[in-house]
Amino acid sequence: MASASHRFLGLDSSTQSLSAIVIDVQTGEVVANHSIAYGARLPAYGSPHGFLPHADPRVVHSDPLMWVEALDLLLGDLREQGVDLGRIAGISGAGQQHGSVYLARSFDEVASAGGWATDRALREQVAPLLSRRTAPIWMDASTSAECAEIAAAVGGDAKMVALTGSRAIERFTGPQIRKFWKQQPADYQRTAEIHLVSSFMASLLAGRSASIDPGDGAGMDLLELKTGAWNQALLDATAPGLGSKLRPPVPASAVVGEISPYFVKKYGFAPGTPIVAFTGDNPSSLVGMGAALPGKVVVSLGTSDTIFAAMAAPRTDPRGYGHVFGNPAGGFMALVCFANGSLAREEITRRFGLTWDGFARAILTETRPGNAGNMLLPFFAPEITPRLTQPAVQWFGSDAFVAGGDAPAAARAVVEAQALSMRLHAAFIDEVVDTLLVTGGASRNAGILRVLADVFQARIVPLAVATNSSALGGALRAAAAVGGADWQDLFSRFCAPDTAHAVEPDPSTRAVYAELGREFDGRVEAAVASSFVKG
Ligand code: ADP
Ligand code: XUL
Repeated sequence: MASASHRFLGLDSSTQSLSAIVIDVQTGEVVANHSIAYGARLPAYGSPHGFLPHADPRVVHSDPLMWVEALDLLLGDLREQGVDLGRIAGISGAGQQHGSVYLARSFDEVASAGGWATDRALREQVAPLLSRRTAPIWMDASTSAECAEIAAAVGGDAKMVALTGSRAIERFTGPQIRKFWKQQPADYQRTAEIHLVSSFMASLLAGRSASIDPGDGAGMDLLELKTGAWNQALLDATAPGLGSKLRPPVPASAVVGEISPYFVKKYGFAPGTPIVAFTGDNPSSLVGMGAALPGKVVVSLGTSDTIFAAMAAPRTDPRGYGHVFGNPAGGFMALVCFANGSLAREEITRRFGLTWDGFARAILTETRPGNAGNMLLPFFAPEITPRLTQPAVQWFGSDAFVAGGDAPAAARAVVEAQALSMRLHAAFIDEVVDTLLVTGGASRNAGILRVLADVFQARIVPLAVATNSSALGGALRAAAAVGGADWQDLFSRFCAPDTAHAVEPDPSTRAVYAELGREFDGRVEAAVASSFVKG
């Protein structure tokens, strides 16, 4: 039976892919590690990067049915690879943060009606439940008016930060819900239940409605940090009757259901396999990096770049960019998010025809720290940190660089700007560390790690097991919650640093980056202050 097994499944429904990791806590092995990239595997959704095109660059939505279909594909692949899902003793996972899914009928009605039919694809059964065809995701920057309204209703930005750990922010769920209510009041009225991506994925697996945890819930502009409950004043400021559309949050270690018979029949899971509350991808990554106990700082280089760390007590960002979320292992975490992460780096590779190897070479051997005075403001899309509601791209330096004729300098410029921005905007986290742990798709790029090491003057260490620390975090959380595993033991087995690929800082670059930091800060402030716009 399930309880005799030592295997745990972690899922991560992120912007561009759905990933799974299976761990065996007895042997210390990663038994499976597999992803479905939406663009490649589900091209019919017209979302090569996981989101739908829109005429207004501030509006970014995804099709939730793509996530549903990916779940069937992923589990089918695992079974085909010979992974015995009947040996899984518990499941947890994560979703890209802030994105929301709107249902006309609660998942609990599905449960009362006997659960998912085993003879029809899940996608077909979820489609008629939706009260909103698409899900606004974290890249959406179209709710500035709603942010201002919510903040004003509860007494301003400082009050918002004190209550929730964050200001009212465009991508956060509350302002998105308010916009939906304002623009589609009838559809809002007929919405019975609103989920985050994380609780949506957990609900699919359980075939009933799964609650939100404080890790992801804190990214909604609705959760009170002190109590871990929805704040009535914020619910009222957001949309009428919102409290009845959200289940009360539960601790991250809570069991939110058992695997639905659909997955037992189709993929061979053991009946009764427990589902532990899903959380946000960043809180999950904090666990998967072995950084859930204070003292370690993580840089995640995914679609977005984020920098985060566990905190024993909540410490908020005076600039208002950073956030405080619940830490799934207890206490809190700080996080700063940069929207122009991988997509900005990809933009440079596309414009200059570089491969990732060529991109790394450009940094490591073809250019020098400081980039011979060339600097780029790489905000190809609206930015979260610093707050830019329009793209802002500016090239400073040599004629060739400014004219777009210096590929190596462009590669270094995008990464230097990103690292300087991270250093500047994460200063409030105030964790003095000599090591940064790195994860995410771009953490395998030696050029990027070199610049991070020099800008932060810190040792940069990737994780040995997997680039997908968020899915790993799900598996570890399931092992801790229902397998009785100890955090320290789990971290020492599964979160070993990959010291062979660690990058040491070059102390001779310290002064260069101190100077460059001042220049960059000035240019960023000017960009934020002016309404500089360029496509
Ligand atoms: P997410 O979880 O947000 O979907 P991932 O952590 O899987 O993102 O990272 C995906 C990104 O990693 C891709 O968009 C790609 O730009 C980047 N990436 C993959 N390989 C490399 C590489 N060798 N160098 C730099 N970036 C890379
Ligand atoms: C964090 C954020 C992103 C998403 C997608 O606040 O918006 O990091 O979680 O990864």
